[in-house]
Amino acid sequence: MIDANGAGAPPIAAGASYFAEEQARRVAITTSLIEARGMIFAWGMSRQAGAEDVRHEFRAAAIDPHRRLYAQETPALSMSKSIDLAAEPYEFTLRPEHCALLIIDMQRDFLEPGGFGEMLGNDVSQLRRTIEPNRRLLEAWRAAGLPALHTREGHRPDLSDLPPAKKVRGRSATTIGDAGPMGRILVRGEAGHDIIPELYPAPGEPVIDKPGKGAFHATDLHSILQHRDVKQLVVTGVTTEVCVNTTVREANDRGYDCLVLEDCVGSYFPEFHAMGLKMIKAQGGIFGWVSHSDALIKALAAIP
Ligand code: TIU
Repeated sequence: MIDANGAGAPPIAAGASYFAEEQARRVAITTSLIEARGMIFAWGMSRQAGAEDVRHEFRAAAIDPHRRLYAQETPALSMSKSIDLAAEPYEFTLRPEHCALLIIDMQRDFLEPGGFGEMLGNDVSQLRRTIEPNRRLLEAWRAAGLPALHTREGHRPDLSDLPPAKKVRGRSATTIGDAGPMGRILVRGEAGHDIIPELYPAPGEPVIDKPGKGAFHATDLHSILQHRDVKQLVVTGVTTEVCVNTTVREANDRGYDCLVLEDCVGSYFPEFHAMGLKMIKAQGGIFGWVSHSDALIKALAAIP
């Protein structure tokens, strides 16, 4: 045990500079302060709860400041159990207190007949088959009291956040920002940019407006997830190989575990959908896990 003056810290090597000694002393003092604060918190909480079976949680909280904060805010969730569910390449261990559902770009312009997607010649039925599984999952997720977030791809009305390269790509006669079948294409505030009514965000569910394909690029998503101590993401939405895959890769590099549900993601191109899922679960789950909404809904029912 290291005391508040640094006594008990490992000895400084002979010949070490004053700077190194000072640095070691400061590290030792900081360590002891963190330990002391953790123990005071654990003592207070255990008196309040008066329950033997939650004491292990307090010991963990004493060494993990994030967990300590979260445990203080939502004691019930912090004590819920991990649940294994069938997935590829191997079972996914859902940790409800650290997991969020991220629904990608279920927007009218991508999914509805007469929208921008269909105007470009795409078969929207390939995306529409994901609506009902997402609706059922979202219902079960909300009923379990877990956090859901939604994203929308789109730009400011003045298009100042639209890269010129993205504006001209495709050489289409009608591009982002132009008048489309449901208002200006992929512009925030326009009807086509909004989320389909079947999956409309509930009050309090964050909506992330993203200018890119990935949900982390130029958004506050990572901050929002960190503040809630989220470490796992269940990712659904469209399209499998574009915005879903890009987001999963971004999340992976930021340290999140991602579970993608094959029936809740879709692509205009079935072969890209199949390959998009294969790429995620290949090489031992190089970007994450793939499962089915039935398996997750079953797991949610097991949350106490
Ligand atoms: N959400 C999303 O994937 N946006 C796209 O641009 N998808 C296409 O497939 N183009």
